[in-house]
Amino acid sequence: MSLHITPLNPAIGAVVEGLDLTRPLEDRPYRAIERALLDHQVLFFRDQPVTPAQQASFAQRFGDLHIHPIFPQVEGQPEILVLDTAVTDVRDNAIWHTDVTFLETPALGAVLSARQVPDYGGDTLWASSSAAFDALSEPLQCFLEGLTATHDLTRSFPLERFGNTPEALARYEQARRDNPPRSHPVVRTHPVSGRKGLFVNEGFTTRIDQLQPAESDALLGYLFSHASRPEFTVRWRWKANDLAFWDNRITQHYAVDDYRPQRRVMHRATILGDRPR
Ligand SMILES: O=C(O)CCC(=O)C(=O)O
Ligand SMILES: [Fe+2]
Repeated sequence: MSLHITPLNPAIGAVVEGLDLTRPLEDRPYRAIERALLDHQVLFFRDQPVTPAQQASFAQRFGDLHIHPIFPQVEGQPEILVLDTAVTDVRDNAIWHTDVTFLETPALGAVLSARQVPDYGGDTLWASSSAAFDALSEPLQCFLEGLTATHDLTRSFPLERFGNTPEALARYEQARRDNPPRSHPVVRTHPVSGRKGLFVNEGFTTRIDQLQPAESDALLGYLFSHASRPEFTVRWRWKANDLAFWDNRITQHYAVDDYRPQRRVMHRATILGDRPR
């Protein structure tokens, strides 16, 4: 089988054809995907009717999987998180964010499989954090490189959305105890490509540690809007059985909330990463 990689935009995104992800991934295509992910930051595969176990074993080729503290999971396959609009309020994904940056070692990447999609709407956008960083002026780049910012789980998972049953409340409180706010560099160097990317996101970043609150608010506000300029993004229109694989170290994403009350069901495997530097 030969593998075809078709870029979607200059900054980010490519479609990968010629692979069957329901089968174990051999070494050559594994290396090609790894390379393509570095080059394009988010990859899309069509017609991949993977089971949760197949999705987990594909994702596991790239690292250990994370079990999410809040979202529901597939029964018997806890590494696969379920985003089902019939079960969970997923509106908090309609904000630009990088997954789980409240962890000391946020995700390397994630593999998202579309199980059920609306007839139209429910697209997802990704933005390249390296394209965003590269487009800043050099003085601002230098200033940002000396800073760290705090990331807090409760910014995207407010109690009122997740704590309305005793079990949910207990799980939420445990998640808060297990995941205190963390600081990460504002500019992250990708551990493999060496590219620099802006590493603050509206979903979880609460403040730039070294600045006064008003300065931090103003600068973060600017960086959040800059990071999602259309030039740095790609927008994917889902079909059932599409699969996306993104590099969470150097991207943000946004799940468009325009399709309710239609149902949408996605399965995600989250690959653990390293400590941002
Ligand atoms: O539902 C989507 O398209 C993406 C949701 C999301 O933010 C994620 O899976 O990390
Ligand atoms: Fe996400």
